[in-house]
Amino acid sequence: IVRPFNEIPGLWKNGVANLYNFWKLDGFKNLHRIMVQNFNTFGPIYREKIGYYDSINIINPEDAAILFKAEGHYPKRLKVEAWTSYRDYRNRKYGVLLKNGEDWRSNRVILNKEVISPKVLENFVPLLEEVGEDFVARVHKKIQRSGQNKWTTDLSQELFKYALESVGSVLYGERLGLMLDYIDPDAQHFIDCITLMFKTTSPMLYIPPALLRKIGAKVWRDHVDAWDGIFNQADRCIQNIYRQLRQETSSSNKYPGVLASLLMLDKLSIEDIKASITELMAGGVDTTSITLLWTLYELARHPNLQEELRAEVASARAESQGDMLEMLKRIPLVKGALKETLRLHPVAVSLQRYISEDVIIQNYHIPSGTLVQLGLYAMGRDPKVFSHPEQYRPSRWLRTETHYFRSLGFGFGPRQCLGRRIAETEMQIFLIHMLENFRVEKQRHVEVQSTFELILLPEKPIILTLKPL
Ligand code: HEM
Ligand code: 2DC
Repeated sequence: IVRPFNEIPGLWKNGVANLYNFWKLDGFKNLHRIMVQNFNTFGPIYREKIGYYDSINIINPEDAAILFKAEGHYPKRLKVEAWTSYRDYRNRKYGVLLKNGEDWRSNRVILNKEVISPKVLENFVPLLEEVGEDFVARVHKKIQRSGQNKWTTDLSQELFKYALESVGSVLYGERLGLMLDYIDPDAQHFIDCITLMFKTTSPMLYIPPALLRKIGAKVWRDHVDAWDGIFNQADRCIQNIYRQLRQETSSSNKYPGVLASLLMLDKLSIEDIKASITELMAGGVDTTSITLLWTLYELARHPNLQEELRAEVASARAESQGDMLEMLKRIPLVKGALKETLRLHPVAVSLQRYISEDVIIQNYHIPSGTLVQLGLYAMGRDPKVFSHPEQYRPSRWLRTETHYFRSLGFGFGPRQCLGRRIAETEMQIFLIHMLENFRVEKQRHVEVQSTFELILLPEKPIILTLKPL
């Protein structure tokens, strides 16, 4: 017989006391580890209330399948109040990230065609390939300047620039110039603002931003400054394209970028376009760069695997005679490596939905409207889900094992990551270029853990050495 909702194990009776304990455990930074611990204590389903949000947590792929089948026509995630509060405070429109219901769906359908449909790949690839080549040239230059025939560094700032240059070139159809020696200070400020925006969001998941605003708390002020910096820079980029588009009379055949395509399509209001383009630009920096950093870290730790990937890339290059679009179809192990990175080091600690119908999970009844979270980080490291989860093994994503609701790094269904196609292509092209040019090494055998700053980040700098082949 099915057990009632109230019998689901967990600590959910006193939200405020739980928040206090959470804070004592430095929970803001350890959310992912606390979730693993909770699954160990309570089993594959538990209920939790921290501060003001009450949720059911699950870990099994089969339960994830039930969750996503109950997401309804208008899938809804946990509302990040810090983000909606800022928009309300500054009177700015929500983009697809924050919209819900029919407004979300109608915008998303139009954006899908320009951003995530398979046919846009041929437009994106040449742009992203050029950025990849420039990154390689930049690293060669750094190596030369070092005078040691190698370059040892924390690559994160370089990767932020690579990621912003990539997403910028796709959105605006032109280069921002971040692969040059002297970069626009506004672009650097934009990058810093994104990091600050994520960092200041996480405490506000548990303490209402309205309250923090009333008491004039520093996190709220920093958060506002961060978003102001993001919106100002995005506005400058958008205005620039808008102006160009109005002046230009001759229509060339060149792909003009996502923004210009949306403006010419004329199906969304300018304010809606601006809001979503800003979200895409902001969402496109830390996510892919950190995933690439983790991937290089894993390749440095597994030299044999690195050679295997290099060999795959070399034969893909030969077979496709350098046609990048073709090459991307011939690198299953590189793609497996990116999935493996997101399994062990997911950007999102969890996926969540407010379910739109009653469901039964682990033999408990869960009513429609409940917030259900899939612990993505915990699932990736669960030995019941992945054999030898501690091993970085891209080949597990080839054809041998079941992948049923296991590859969820970008979320699932119609509400999945809108930037997925850009992210995957950008990361694959990056790895192709890096593998063809450099060997990645690492000094000592230190394990780097994750820390939660809304997205999961390496808790300390990852120092890598790049050597020309
Ligand atoms: C949403 C992951 C890169 C823009 C999401 C979600 C996840 C995610 C898990 C929530 C999906 C869900 O609830 O089912 C990632 C990962 C990335 C990445 C792992 C890279 C490794 C990007 C990039 C962009 C982007 C490059 C922009 C170009 C967005 C947007 C949403 C989203 C706009 C909200 C979509 C909606 O609500 O309809 N992402 N993301 N992401 N992501 Fe990404
Ligand atoms: C954070 O408990 C942990 O892709 C919370 O590119 C639940 C939660 C809700 C929404 C998630 C967030 C977590 C992690 C970061 C995500 C976000 C939805 C989109 C966002 C996954 C898991 C991200 C990084 C977007 C951000 C775009 C933006 C800043 C313009």
